[in-house]
Parts: sequence; structure tokens; C-alpha cells
Amino acid sequence: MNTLPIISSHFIIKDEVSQALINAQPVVALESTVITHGLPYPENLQLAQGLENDVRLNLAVPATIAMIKGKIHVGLSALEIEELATSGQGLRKISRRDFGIAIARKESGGTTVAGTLIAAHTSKIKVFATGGIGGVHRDAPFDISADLPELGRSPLVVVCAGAKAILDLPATLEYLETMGVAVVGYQTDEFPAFYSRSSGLSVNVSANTPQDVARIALAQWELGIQSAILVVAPPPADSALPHAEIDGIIEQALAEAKQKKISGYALTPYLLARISELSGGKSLKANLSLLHNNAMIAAQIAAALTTSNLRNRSV
Ligand code: PSU
Ligand code: MN
Repeated sequence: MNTLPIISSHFIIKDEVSQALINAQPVVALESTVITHGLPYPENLQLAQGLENDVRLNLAVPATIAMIKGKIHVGLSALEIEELATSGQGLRKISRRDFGIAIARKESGGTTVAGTLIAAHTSKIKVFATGGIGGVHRDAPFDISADLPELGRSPLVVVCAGAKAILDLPATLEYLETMGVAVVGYQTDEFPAFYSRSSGLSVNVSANTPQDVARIALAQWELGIQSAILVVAPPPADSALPHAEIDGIIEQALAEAKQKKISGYALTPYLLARISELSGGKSLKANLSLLHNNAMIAAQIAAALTTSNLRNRSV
């Protein structure tokens, strides 16, 4: 059996994932903060298993990334996923700043978009699916997600449903532009607002097929440009929530967070949980549905990126 060169003693790459990478087969990275902090149990467990299944059904290998007892795992066993899903929010939420700490202390935790990008890039994975990226938060206190600068230095295709309307979306798009991140609307010309299909904000370009996205990514990588291609897919219509329905709820959750002085890394998980409560679970349904949609699109893009599928490409 071939093996990948050992990246570092801090990584454990699941055999199935390293074999797929060696054989240039499609691989999709999946984040784990959505499991540890983003969704309640048992939805988080069903979701994590379901996303892996979506990726497999679309003929790619899933690599859920997480920190377990001080090791960066790329690809998890069923038992490891279950442990993360049942350990609750006591675990660390791992972004760029947290790797050294978690490794030295032998901690476990969910990797954010930023954390997952670092591990996926180091492992040479090219495609990553998530729900929504972090962004520039509204108002004071000053808060910009570490996801944004990380997208600026990670040459991966990242599939998401935009960024949540809990954030300042115009400012988030400006920050992505500063970081050199191309925003590609997947079968849309609008930047989706996570729960809602539209935001009134435009994307840089719209792509209609996985091949179209793959051509853009390959051209960018051939130039050695190190920033991500952010593919934004609207949430599926049957569970998406119109702006008018979710805006008031978001305002209320934001006001409560301010009143309770919740800020920093705790803010995003607090807002997600509160919005789910206030919407009577409708936001949770939309969240789950868009996560599945993104995983499937990501697998199709990963397949389109493999050389055999692009042998006849015209970049
Ligand atoms: N957006 C979601 N669900 C999530 C997150 C974002 O719709 O669970 C998580 C992601 O892991 C993202 C992180 O990377 O929150 C951003 O946290 P912060 O805003 O603290 O950077
Ligand atoms: Mn933050």
C-alpha cells in the first residue's frame, strides 16, 4: 500500500483519505465546529454521518476534520464522529490561534472553517464543504472571523451558502475582496444569506456546472494564486426562509447577545442556537438542508477537478 509522506507527527490521516489523495481521487473536507458547536444533539450526529454519505453518493471520499486528544485528524471513524457529537460545547472551537494550545494540552475540538482550511491545505485536499463562513460581525464590539484571512491564503474551493445574515454581509464581501477571494455564485448571481436565497448583493461571477467551477479554480492555481475560490450556493428552496421571516428573529437574537455581553468565539454558537429556538426549528431545518446541498455540490466539483475529468479542458 502506498502512503503519503508524513506531514507531521501532529496529523493522523485516515487510510481511506490518504489512499484517495495518492490516487488523485476526489476528496471533500468537512468541518467539525458545526458538529461540536453549530447544531444540537442528535441533529449534529445525524448531520455529520449524512454529509459523509452525501459525499460518497457523489463518488468522492469524505474527510471530516477535527482535533482529537491533541492530534489533527483528517477523516474520522464512526466512533470518533459520535464522540465529538456527544461531547457538547465544552470542547474547544479550533481556529488558527488554537492549534498549538490544543496540541500541547492534548485537547479535542471542532475545527472552524479557518481551522479546517489549515488542515485540509496541509493534507493537499482541494475541496471543502461547509454551511456558512464566518464574517464581519455587525456593530461593536469589533469582531472579524478568522475564516476571512484564512480564505485569503488557502488555495481550495470552499462551498457554502454564503454567510449568515447575523453578519454584516456587505462588509464581509468587501473583506473577501481585500483578501483576494473570488466569490462564485453556483447557479445564482446573488450572494445567498444562508437561511435566505437572496441578499441583494452580487457575486463576482456565476457558474452553472461543477466543470465551470473547476476551470476557474485550475486557472487560478496554475498562476500560483493562493486564495480560495468561494462557491456560494443558495439554500434549497423548500426550506429556505424569506428575509422578512428571519430578519426580526436575527435582530432579537443579536440584541439579546448584546444584553448578555456574549462576544468573541461564543457569539456565533449563541446566535445559531437562539435563532433556532426563536424560529421554532425552521432555521435548523434550513441549516441542515443547505449543508447537505453544499456537500453534494462539493463532491461534484471535486470529481470535476480530478485530472481524468478535465483532460479535455480548455483553460
Ligand atoms: N456558520 C454557520 N454555522 C457554523 C459556523 C458558521 O452557519 O457552525 C461556525 C463555522 O465553523 C465557522 C465558525 O468557521 O462558526 C465561525 O466562528 P467565528 O465567527 O467565531 O469565527
Ligand atoms: Mn469572532
